Amino acid sequence: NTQNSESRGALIVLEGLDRCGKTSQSTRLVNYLNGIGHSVESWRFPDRNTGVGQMISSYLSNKSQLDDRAIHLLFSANRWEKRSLMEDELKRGTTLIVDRYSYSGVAFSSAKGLDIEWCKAPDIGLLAPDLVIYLDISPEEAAKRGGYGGERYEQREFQKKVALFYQKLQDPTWKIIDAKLEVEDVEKLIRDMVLDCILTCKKGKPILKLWA
Ligand code: 2DT
Repeated sequence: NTQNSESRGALIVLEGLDRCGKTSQSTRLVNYLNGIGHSVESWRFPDRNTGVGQMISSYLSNKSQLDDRAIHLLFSANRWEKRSLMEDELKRGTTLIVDRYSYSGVAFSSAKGLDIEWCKAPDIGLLAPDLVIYLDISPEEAAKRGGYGGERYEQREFQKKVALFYQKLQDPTWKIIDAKLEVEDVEKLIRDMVLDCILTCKKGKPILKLWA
């Protein structure tokens, strides 16, 4: 295998409120990248397939109750248990398109009243995304897009708080896209940002660590 760090894949994260279109955009993007011959995988957090993920899933569907800090740490553990696999994939040249990451972790837990810095701490040292795309939609607009599912956080008042914490987390490196644009227009904007990022990573941008 002649691949080296100069041909690594990119770690690309999509964030946003429930119903902002993250999941469908992620599918479209992966199909597009595959179609033009890129090595790419679709990931999401929480990853409900692990033991930790099953505890999270049970909590989200209100089948179990957990202390706010305990569930926060499980979400973080769920990313830690995937960290080395993510790194291996990136080094192998695979680009990862990830639906939610640490920013969801911090935004949702802070919205419950936990301290932001406390929420960030367990994720320090995870792989830093090469690109964070935020699909921006107001909680009001999101609620109009048809009913939320029945999961724990899918409530209007709570989503409003989450939106405020997402705003606090945004930094100048984030790419913010107006999620009210036509699906195809959002898709086009995302493609251009992502192709650019993949190129930068290919040229040797190092893999960095989160919040270090
Ligand atoms: P999905 O509906 O996208 O499966 O998300 N969440 C997610 C957290 O509270 N903390 C986290 O670290 C992550 C990744 C967001 C399930 C819900 O879980 C929330 C929505």
